[in-house]
Amino acid sequence: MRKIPGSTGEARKAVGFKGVDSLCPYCGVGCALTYRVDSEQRRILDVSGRDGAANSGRLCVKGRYGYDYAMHAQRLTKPLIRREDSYPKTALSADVKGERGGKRKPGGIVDYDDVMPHFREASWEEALELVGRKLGEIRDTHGGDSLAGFGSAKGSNEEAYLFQKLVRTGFRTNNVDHCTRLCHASSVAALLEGVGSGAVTNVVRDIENADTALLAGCNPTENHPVAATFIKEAAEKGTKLVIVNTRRPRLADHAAIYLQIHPGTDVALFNGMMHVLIKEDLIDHEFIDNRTEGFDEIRETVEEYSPEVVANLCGVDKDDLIEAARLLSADRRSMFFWGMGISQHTHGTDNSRCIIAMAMITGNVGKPGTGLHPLRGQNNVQGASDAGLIPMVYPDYQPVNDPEIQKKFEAYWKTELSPNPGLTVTEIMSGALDGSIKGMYVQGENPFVSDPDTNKVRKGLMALDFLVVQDIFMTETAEFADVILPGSSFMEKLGTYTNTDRRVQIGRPALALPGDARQDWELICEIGKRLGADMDYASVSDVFDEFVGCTTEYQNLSHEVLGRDGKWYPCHDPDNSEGERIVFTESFPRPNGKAKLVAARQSPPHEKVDTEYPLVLNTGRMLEHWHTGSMTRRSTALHSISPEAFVEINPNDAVSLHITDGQMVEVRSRRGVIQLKAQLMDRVAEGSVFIPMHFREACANVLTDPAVDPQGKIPSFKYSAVSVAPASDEVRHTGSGN
Ligand SMILES: Nc1nc2c(c(=O)[nH]1)N[C@H]1C(S)=C(S)[C@@H](COP(=O)(O)OP(=O)(O)OC[C@H]3O[C@@H](n4cnc5c(=O)[nH]c(N)nc54)[C@H](O)[C@@H]3O)O[C@H]1N2
Ligand SMILES: Nc1nc2c(c(=O)[nH]1)N[C@H]1C(S)=C(S)[C@@H](COP(=O)(O)OP(=O)(O)OC[C@H]3O[C@@H](n4cnc5c(=O)[nH]c(N)nc54)[C@H](O)[C@@H]3O)O[C@H]1N2
Ligand code: SF4
Ligand SMILES: [Mo]
Repeated sequence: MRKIPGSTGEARKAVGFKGVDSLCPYCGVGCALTYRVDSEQRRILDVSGRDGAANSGRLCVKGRYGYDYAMHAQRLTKPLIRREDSYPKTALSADVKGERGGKRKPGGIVDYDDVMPHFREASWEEALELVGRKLGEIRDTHGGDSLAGFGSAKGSNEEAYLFQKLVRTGFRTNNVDHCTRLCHASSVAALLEGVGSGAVTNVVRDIENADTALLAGCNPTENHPVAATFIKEAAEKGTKLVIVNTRRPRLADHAAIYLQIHPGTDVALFNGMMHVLIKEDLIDHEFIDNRTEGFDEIRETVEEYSPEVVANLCGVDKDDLIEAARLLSADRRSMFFWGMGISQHTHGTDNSRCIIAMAMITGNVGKPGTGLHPLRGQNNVQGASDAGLIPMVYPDYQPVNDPEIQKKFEAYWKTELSPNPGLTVTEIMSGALDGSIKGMYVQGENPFVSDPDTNKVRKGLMALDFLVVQDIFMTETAEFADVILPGSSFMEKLGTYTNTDRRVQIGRPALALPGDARQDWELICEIGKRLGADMDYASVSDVFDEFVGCTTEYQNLSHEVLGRDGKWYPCHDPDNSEGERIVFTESFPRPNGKAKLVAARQSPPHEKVDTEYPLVLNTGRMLEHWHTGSMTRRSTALHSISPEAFVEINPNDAVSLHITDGQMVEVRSRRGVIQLKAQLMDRVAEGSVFIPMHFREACANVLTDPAVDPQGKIPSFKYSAVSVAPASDEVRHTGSGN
């Protein structure tokens, strides 16, 4: 039998271990756990769930077995500088180059033999001096706006706060963003517009008080697995689940109604449901009058979305649609959960506007068993956004272009600040390509694999004058770096993390840093100081206090107050309460205290299917893997469960495409081509295919359409036109396409 590192057998044999109360590093559920480590903190032996607010001792396979990435032999342990003879810069390994017929390496992680010879080890002083000097030269010659930074939602609140402060006060630009742009940016845009706050109103586990829960464009069994267990329990006790998805999620087995809609038709569906609610007078008139504005526009807009029209447009049964709407009627308590199937469209903001409107017209906000809950993804994407890793806002969503607020932060940080909102992730990549962005600092993100249209990203990264990457592994993005800094993994650091429920919890160091690797927060400060920023801190908890000092939402919190179990923000009375499980019970944080309802009309997808590219590509996740695979493909247990890339094809489509199960196929879009195995599955609808985003050797983003939503600036990861054919011998690889 294969041995899994850290299995209980090993732990039992070990002598002298200790327990470290911390968190799972993966998803936004934010499960609390205890790491059992040897007394020198070199190895984690075992993990057990602890009684956290979000998990009550439960863990999924990643929390339980996925920690071993931190102990992987390939951890970066020394600063690296690109060798002189490695210029001009290119991608280094064959599949990252996108070469046709290039080597195809199994195992799916950066091939260190290919890449490492292009770098030499350096001292910390040399590496940091070079980073400070190069970024400073670019800033002083071309202006602060020629620099940009991608911070991390895998890091702590403290790291995110420091990172945005470095970019704003050291780079002197607001060009700072992170993976929220690829994730819930459109949901947050709609929530800020409609409600005045981007965070969830009710915690996941409040579903136990709900009569109905709408789950749209999300797949909790794989992506928020412990939350899914509470959702299933509620369903067993009588909560009716209404599931809206294009690819049947496992939770559909527990649903009262599963609506398998055509991709990208959510606006029509939700408008159709609101049509029924209004026609059958299942709405909350008092709530609409007292707590919202804009209802007339909603009523007029949804008028034309009759169940007949919508059922036809969305490909669902008319009676199911009517029944689903009735389950959300105002005399029931309903919760509204949504995910990437809603947000990652060129009309992602419109999708969220409709969900917000449905919740409001049925009076389902501000009470137990109700509320808006965009399921947040990364372990700290809520916190990283709260801390200001967003180009248009300072910490706590305070607009950078409001002169009063700018003055306040100039006083707080004792420096001048740019009044111009910065560029977003996708705009920064375009800027790199057109030469307006010349220098970048990427900390804890892997945009080469996670951004849309890989071939464009490759050209952008290659065009940069200077790129510094701070990661724990050599990543596909780091292949383009001038300097690579070895940072600290979750298991080595102290910091706070805010989960999808707004619960702020402390992660504690379980392992010693490997080799010469250094704490991420210290490195951010080291670079900041070399660029003249005021970034001297004695401890992580001091950084947290400075962050709290410029927010309203985190008031009263400190490391001491958070203690072992954390608190929900806002927390008005930390001595006597856990913080707020439910917010907006009386009013909304908008100027007049009312929610704004914004009507939306169904719009066509940016890219159309045609005879050359007849199928719609849906991309997403699977239980065992994490995004770009840098962590989970280095985890023995997780990698052995799911070692290879695949494309799911409906069996009926497979017949007409002459494809059999397990056969190698070629998937092509207007941007590129990849090769991977076919898996015939009837959970994908005819006319659609699904590819997980985790496998660099068959990188889904070679295919994806980079068009963005106008408000959220989020790319269209859930809708690109592709063709599928049996693989030809010539293309063995992530090809360049054109
Ligand atoms: N195992 C694992 N868990 C993760 C992650 C991971 O990488 N691996 N990542 C984390 C992160 S950052 C995030 S953001 C979350 C994401 O969690 P989810 O939002 O659940 O993410 P996705 O897998 O991208 O799937 C979204 C769902 O939308 C559906 N969908 C696609 N197109 C449409 C459409 O047009 N309409 C509707 N209604 N549905 C559609 C897809 O079929 C899919 O089931 O997961 C987090 N959890
Ligand atoms: N096609 C397609 N593309 C997508 C999506 C999709 O659904 N479809 N989803 C999008 C979404 S929702 C998201 S959130 C993004 C995610 O995109 P990314 O954030 O780029 O993906 P990750 O793989 O999570 O990258 C995390 C990086 O941080 C490193 N890391 C981990 N821990 C630490 C640490 O403590 N310190 C440092 N310094 N580094 C660390 C890891 O090695 C890894 O390189 O992908 C987006 N891309
Ligand atoms: S549900 Fe999320 S936070 Fe909990 S153990 Fe699984 S990956 Fe970790
Ligand atoms: Mo995400």
